[in-house]
Amino acid sequence: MSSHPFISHTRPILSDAQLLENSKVFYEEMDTRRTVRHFSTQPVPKAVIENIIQTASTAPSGAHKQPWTFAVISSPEMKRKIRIAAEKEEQENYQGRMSDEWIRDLEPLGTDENKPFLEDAPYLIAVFKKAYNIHPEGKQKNYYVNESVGLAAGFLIAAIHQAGLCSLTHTPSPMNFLEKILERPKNERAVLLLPVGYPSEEAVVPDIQRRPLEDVSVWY
Ligand code: IYR
Repeated sequence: MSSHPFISHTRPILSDAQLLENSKVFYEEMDTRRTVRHFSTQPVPKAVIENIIQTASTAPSGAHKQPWTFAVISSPEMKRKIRIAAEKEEQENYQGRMSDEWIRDLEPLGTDENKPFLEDAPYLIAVFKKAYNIHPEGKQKNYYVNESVGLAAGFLIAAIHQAGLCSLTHTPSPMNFLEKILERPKNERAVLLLPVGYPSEEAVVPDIQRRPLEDVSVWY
């Protein structure tokens, strides 16, 4: 038995009807989430973003190392710098680095190299993974870093939606310009950049469907 302290943890046993209701309400709420690419400049209170990030940070992680940093950008100068750097990379992506198949697969999403949302959205959240932690005694290893940060990003996107806001899971590639602009320490690598806010009045989303349960699950 570990010498570390443990505390008891229980959850009340609910009726099947209550479980069904809870899971259905949450599913239906999450099913209204859409990735948007047109953001309003409408401000959002900083405390909302703080709560969202705290929710993301409740995600499970390898050996509870929580190997993530969420960098929040609201300064117009910083957003501008990020937009310029992201568009520079995306121009190269769309003009040759991406395969013809990839460009074709993106057609229904209506994306291109112009990223005005990087300046319009009131907040950008850059998600960084920490390959290791830096301690005075030296490097401390993290485990399942990609999986852990992916889980936290999922929690983040769900929390943004639940709050009543929208996000875009933006992955400019390569993303190392974020480490430079934001002056992150050398153990951090950028993995995602999420504009967060309200959709603009003209925002539209592609008319695409989610795969049905039979298609995404197998039961034994
Ligand atoms: N990073 C580019 C291309 C892009 C790639 C995928 I996969 C998408 O789902 C959407 C876009 C861009 O942001 O435009």
